[in-house]
Amino acid sequence: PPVIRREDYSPPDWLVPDISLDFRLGAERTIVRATLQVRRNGSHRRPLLLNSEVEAIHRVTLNGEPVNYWYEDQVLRVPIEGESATVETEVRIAPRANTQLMGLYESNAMLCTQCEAQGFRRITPFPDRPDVLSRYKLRMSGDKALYPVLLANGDLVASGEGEGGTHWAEWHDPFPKPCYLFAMVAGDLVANRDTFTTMSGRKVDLGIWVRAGDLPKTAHAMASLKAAMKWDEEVYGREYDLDIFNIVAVDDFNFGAMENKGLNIFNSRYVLADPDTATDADYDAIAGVVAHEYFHNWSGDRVTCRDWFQLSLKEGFTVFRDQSFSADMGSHAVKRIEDVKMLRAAQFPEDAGPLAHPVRPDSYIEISNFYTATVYNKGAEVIRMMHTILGPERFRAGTDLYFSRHDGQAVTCEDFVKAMEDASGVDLSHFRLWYSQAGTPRIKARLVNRTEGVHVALEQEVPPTPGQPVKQPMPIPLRIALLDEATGRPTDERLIVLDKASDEIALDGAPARPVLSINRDFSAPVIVETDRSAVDLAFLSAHDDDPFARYEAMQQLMLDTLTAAVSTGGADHAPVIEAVRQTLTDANLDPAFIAEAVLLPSESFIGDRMAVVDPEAIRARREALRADLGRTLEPLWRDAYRAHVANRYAYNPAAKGARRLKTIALGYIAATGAPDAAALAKRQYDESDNMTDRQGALGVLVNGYSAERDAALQAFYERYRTNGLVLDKWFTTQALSTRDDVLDQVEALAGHPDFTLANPNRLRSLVAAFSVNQRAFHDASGRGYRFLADMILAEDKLNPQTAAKLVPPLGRWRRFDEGRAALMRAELERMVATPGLSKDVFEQASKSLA
Ligand code: DPP
Ligand code: ZN
Repeated sequence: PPVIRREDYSPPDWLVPDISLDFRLGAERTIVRATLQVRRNGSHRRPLLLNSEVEAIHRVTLNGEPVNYWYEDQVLRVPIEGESATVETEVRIAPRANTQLMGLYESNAMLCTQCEAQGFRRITPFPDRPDVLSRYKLRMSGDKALYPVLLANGDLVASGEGEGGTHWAEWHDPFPKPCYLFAMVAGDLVANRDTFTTMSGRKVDLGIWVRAGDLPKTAHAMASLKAAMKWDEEVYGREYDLDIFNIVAVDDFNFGAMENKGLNIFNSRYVLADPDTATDADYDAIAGVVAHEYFHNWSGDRVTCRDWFQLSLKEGFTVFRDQSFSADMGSHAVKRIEDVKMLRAAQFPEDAGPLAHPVRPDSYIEISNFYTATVYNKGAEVIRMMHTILGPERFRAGTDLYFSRHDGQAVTCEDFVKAMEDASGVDLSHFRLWYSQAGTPRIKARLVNRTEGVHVALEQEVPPTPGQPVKQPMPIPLRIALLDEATGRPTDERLIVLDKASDEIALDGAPARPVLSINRDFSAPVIVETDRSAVDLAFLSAHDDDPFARYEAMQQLMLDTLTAAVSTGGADHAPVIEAVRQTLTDANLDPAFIAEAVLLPSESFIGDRMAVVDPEAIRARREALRADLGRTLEPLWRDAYRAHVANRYAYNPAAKGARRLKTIALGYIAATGAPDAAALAKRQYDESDNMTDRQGALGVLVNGYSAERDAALQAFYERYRTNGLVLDKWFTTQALSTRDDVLDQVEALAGHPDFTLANPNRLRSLVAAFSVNQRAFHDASGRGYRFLADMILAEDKLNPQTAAKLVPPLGRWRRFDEGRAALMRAELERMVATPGLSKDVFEQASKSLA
């Protein structure tokens, strides 16, 4: 398959300032007529090229006359003489047969669209690229009983009854937009309606559209939407611009959600919540995703991407915006810890493997494969570093300039950085390396005593990545402070930017016994190695005034202990146990923070820090430390558990923190092997009034062999078997179990009547979850690899985009011993050799072999 390269960009030959669409809707067949007003862009003689991946092309006319068009390789060529023309097409599409869930498809009897990145060409022939912006007018008609609600982008301008039980609606969107933001929905839906008055006093009608029974589960999404609208006005000065803003929840959806202008379409897991069915983490994710998609209205819709290599222009920036929003709504410290955990779990491994790519990639075969943690989460870190370097005022001046300068345009990452530079006067030329160089920089930092005083000696190294064997030093913003080991007091924090391979920086005002606190608040997305001793790390974990650095010191202490234990077969647990004791008994700490701080690093994070990953030894050593922590501190875990166990459900940060700490304490109690642990967990399962506690208890029980385990799993299944989103949790919890027989269970679950490849959430709930269960997935027999490859190949026939997202765990073969590496490669080779493989899976699997 052809490779698309960023350097080959050229502007579109033809523009389409206006398009009108007419849909005659049916699940089996939908007829789409499109009228495109096209205008030649520049002086050339080239024909109009329309991407087209529809079922059948019925008719093409040029200025009302039949035209000799040519259709080949999914491109329709229309020769045009003049400078502008009217091109009409009529095509047929088949929503029910659309298992890719791209274009117009059916989900639970509803018709809905997903066009990003290249789904619009599956609806109607069009120059499907983000730098072609058009004003859309749409008319749709369909069976009124099947599709009582007809929604699209923009404003509803007319509606009425048609013949034979049909009705129709006309929607006009006044804002020119790229076709990836086109959306329409037809279905039997009801709305939670509300209004929002913008800062200039305009009233906006808000609607969250769901199936009738789900209406009570929309309150949190609505509250989140209104909070996000207000926050964007206050923090970025951005006001909503249409009179209507709708969100529709869909069960079958490839992504999390989609920011279509005025009509966001969401995976229902990011809309529906009530305490009985959604966890605190689900509530947080809903608020974050609702905000994310809303924020795209400016960072994505009003100012969009010139080409798909610029994806991080909208995604990195919008993730940074949603992270900041969530931090403002809850705890900054806990949100930062969660975001960094996510980055380390998903992006660092990507950046260290065969699929590593820059935040602004240079080439792709299939763009869907580049909706990655690098583009999204590292992209957000890149924006955050600009915020750190410029400070909040100059950063805001930069975003103001960016939005005003580029409103209505399709632009590049370069345009964003330029706006930041122009508004702030700060030279960011060197900083641009963050967009072009892949790989996670590694920093070595240590304090040195010079006659003039204390210095910090820094070195950086950016590892080679595919296509980028040699790297330049990056500008790395590091927040640094020194803590006085005698008093526990910190010096003032300072920001230094390391922009050479190595440097030594004087830290004046150092205390007599300084301890280094570095990369505070995770100011740069890098790996920092220091020579700090266990004593220093324990000290920081008790005293650092930066909550993230405090968490980080504890993590480092745990990691050092565990990696030592894995390589030598044992290590001194005492420093970790003492540090956890300190944290658990520190009355000044918020339970939500304590909960994060006392959790051991994940097995895969430990693996990432080792030369060769040994999944069994990591599991064994981590479980040994867990058990030791559990036993030695058992009275404290029981105190923590009792302190929070009787709470009635409330949704606020304090109650959420209490729930989290309670279940983590329960996990440590279970790790002791205490005979009452299963009964305690079962009681929590039975008596809790919310899903967070219920799932927490189930997550503890599922790792053991008690009768309570089977009873709780059974009860959970019976209670929620008709609720797809909750049933997903049932699958995931079992896939993440630490039991030795999890592979048998996962294989059996893949044959469960409720398992299906047709629904991406269900597929991921079992298969993606299993693939991050390091010990089980990397079973030395290779059974885990075979299972994953079988699932990918089966899914590829239905939905290549979703199948391809499952490939990366197999690409980590270089990190494992020869035996496992050979087995992983064999599965990748089997995939690549499969006839009829999609280009989506081909790209991921073939690159993973390189
Ligand atoms: N643009 C969508 C988003 O918001 C794609 N999933 O991330
Ligand atoms: Zn996004």
